[in-house]
Amino acid sequence: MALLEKVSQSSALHPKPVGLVLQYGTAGFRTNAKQLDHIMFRMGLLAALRSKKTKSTIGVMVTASHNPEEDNGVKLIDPMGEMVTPAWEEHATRLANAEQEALVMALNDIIEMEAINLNQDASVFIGKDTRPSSETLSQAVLDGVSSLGGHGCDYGLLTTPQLHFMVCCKNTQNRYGNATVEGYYKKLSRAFIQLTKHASNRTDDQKHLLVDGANGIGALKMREMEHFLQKELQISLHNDGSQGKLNFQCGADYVKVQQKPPEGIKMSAGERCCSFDGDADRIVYYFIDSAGRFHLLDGDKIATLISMYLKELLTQAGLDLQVAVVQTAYANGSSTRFLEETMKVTVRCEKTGVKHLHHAAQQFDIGVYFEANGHGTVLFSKAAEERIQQLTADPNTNDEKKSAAVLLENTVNLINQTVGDAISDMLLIEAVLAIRGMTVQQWDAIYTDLPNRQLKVKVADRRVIETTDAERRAVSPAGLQEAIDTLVKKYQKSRAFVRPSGTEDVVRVYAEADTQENADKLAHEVSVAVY
Ligand code: NG1
Ligand code: ZN
Repeated sequence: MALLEKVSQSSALHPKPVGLVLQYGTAGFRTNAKQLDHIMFRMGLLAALRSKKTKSTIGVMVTASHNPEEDNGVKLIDPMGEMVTPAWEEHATRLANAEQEALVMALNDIIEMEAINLNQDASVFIGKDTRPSSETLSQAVLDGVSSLGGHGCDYGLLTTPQLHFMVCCKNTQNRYGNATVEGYYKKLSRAFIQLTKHASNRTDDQKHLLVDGANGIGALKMREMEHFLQKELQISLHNDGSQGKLNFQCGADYVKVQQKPPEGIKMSAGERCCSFDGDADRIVYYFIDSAGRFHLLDGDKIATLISMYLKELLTQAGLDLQVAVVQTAYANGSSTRFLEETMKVTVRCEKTGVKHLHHAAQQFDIGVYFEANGHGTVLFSKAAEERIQQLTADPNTNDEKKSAAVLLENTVNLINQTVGDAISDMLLIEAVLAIRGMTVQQWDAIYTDLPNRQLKVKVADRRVIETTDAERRAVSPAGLQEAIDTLVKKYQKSRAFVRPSGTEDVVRVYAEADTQENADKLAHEVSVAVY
């Protein structure tokens, strides 16, 4: 009980504003940074409990990703580097919302429900993004960890995927890589250099890439990583945080939603560019053609490029492993069609939020999952990895098969399988384009996106909207889905849906149609129906 008394005392230094209710949403807690001190302390407590329960290191990342700089947030990372399990999201919400005097009771409930031995050691890795508020908020996490007798290790500035990687390395006794930032750079850059060896005669032009760092952590970490890449990738870094504001008119979310280039970047026609988001777990590519038209290569185009590449290598290696692509309702209809009808790969649609996609992708030999906004990665089953390794090690493997198997092996090493990772995804895309001798224009031409529009609508209570069928249909309020169906029928090649956001107090509207004008009109009409 002495321990819980200490918690009670320390928690008084991180008081909860009376009546404030927050939810562990799509990507943890996220709101204005001023409201988060008690949340951080309590997530430190919860991480310590989760560590005692799993007898493993747990991660806590302080970030609000693509949200404005004034916001912040926190997400928990489970032992294998994946998002925390859903039952503990509920514990998180309960702990976050307990009033000050009920905190110890709420903590005790979790301890009992999960049968946690408080004498067990606890180890928590903490990382933060570049927001000014992240400094004191991560300190509050440490306070929470130590008041339960846990050991908090503060790694300071990290991208979200770097922390996921390090947690996984730590809990697998460094079998996944070394649990340090340097271990991350070394593993990925080695794999990248091995892969690009297979792309002969790359010119400096082909090695050149414009990167928009969203004025965030991804920019800092790219600078650190650059020399590990030994000039095999030559980056011009823009929005590196030296002048602009985090995520302001730049970054992956801005580019995807606005469908235009970020500010602070000068692009010549045909030049390959990409944008990270504020914690570098998302990436989108784009270029301007000679007529000045903007072309976006989003998560769907990325998933298509990667699954095509993997399928070809598997065929060449003679490996019958199933490749599946997992998407959300936001996936462009053209991408789903191309994947299913032309590429003949299995496509799954899941609810928004990478935890849902990650889980679905685990069901396949090779699961490629991407949200349209560029958040995603590739998962290889243990059996798939073993078969690839056997093939590279087998002296009877012929040259053609062996070279494909070696490429697959290095590809596995380049991918951060714990979570979507802008840096790892960027290196993979660069390697694939290099190996296949493909330009960004050729990649773009694989299929043509249907014009689309995403809008946000502010409503009194977004929770009145409930959805089904992987969020593609609304079941409440009554009549809304029928209204959407009627609007959709007015247009060709059209589709639209609405869902409450899990990270902002808004309802999101998505529409696609045969022309941009029609997609815009449909999105607008659906917004009016929601309002
Ligand atoms: P919400 O706010 O639930 O739509 C957004 C993104 C998700 C995911 C999370 C976490 C869209 C439409 N939604 O969630 O895909 O990335 O943020 O960052 O892009
Ligand atoms: Zn992010």
